[in-house]
Amino acid sequence: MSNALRLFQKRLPSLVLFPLLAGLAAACNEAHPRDAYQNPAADASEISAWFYNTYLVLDSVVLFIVLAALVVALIKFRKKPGDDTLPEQSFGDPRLEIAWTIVPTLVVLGITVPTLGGLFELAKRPDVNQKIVDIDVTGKQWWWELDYKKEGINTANEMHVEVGTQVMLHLTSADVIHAWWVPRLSGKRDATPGRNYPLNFRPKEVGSFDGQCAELCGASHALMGIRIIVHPKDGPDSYDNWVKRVKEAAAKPTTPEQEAGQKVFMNKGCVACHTIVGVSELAAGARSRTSGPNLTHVGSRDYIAAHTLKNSPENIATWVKNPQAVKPGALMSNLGLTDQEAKDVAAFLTSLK
Ligand code: HEC
Ligand SMILES: [Cu+2]
Repeated sequence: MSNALRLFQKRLPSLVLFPLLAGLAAACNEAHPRDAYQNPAADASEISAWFYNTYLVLDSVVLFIVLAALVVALIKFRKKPGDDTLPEQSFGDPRLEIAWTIVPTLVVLGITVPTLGGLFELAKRPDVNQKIVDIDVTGKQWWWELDYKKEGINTANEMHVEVGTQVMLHLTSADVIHAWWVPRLSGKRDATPGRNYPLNFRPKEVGSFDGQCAELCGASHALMGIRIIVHPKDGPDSYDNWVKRVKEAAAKPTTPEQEAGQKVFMNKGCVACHTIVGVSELAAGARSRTSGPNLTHVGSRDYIAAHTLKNSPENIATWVKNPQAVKPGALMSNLGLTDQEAKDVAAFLTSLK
């Protein structure tokens, strides 16, 4: 027996065991925060989940049949002790050849036809007579700019939508190729410079759904997260109320610390890259590749820096003092703030609910 074969035999138990244990561990993890296949929360992810789960069952049947045939052949056609005769030699059997050409072809066709149907279903333009929330999504190293043109809302990283209402994203990029991926709501879609790719979904569940840039896009690719907050239709937390809130200008500072923070923001160069409606507007066309997220309501975000740090005064202070220490290569300047300045500006930004 060759060495390679012997090594393979020795490793076989772990080759089988590790994936099995990993699979079990994943299945036993109750949270499944990003598992589209057991927990789809929108029509688009339900379609992908259906395909995944159906094909998993069909493929398992095929695997089982092939392995069973293999085991039967291994046992039945073993060389018997003392039997030195040559087994019957056969060279090609047209019936078999036809069978193992036709069966896999049927299997592949059986997968292709419904898959194409699913692809068309996912790419279908939503019915224009219904309410549609259109959102322009621009991937930027390493965060997401979100523009609700009709509503006149510009925000970042945390997308707000309404349960049961059709969402149509228009994906593009300001620099390199990114990919939008919030598994429980919809599939993956590239955000490519100079292109505009649609992505449709209709959320079915109220809650927060997390995602991630899914295309290696530079040093902080892994720190380019997404959160989608699905609001109920009615009540104080409704989507309409969010729209009303977020369209208001920024809150005015109410404490001396917040006032000092606003001064830091105005005087230390933050205004070159950040809009705060009512405090600092960027001239139209001034948006450059490095300009940063709109901070008008930054205090109401769950996270800052694209799902990298929980939103808190301490974390904002850590971030503004040295963004690159938090996010390698971050395109926000390190403006050399003192501890006091960082604390003040954090108090000011946190108050912008
Ligand atoms: C050169 C442009 C630039 C300057 C100047 C700048 N920033 Fe930023 N800022 C950015 C970019 C780009 C990001 C996004 C970084 C990322 O998430 O990768 C950002 C992110 C942030 C965030 C996180 C926002 C969020 O929602 O995730 C805060 C808070 C922030 N900046 C505050 C400040 C403050 C305060 C100043 C001034 C002391 C400042 N920035 C100066 C470009 C800039
Ligand atoms: Cu990216």
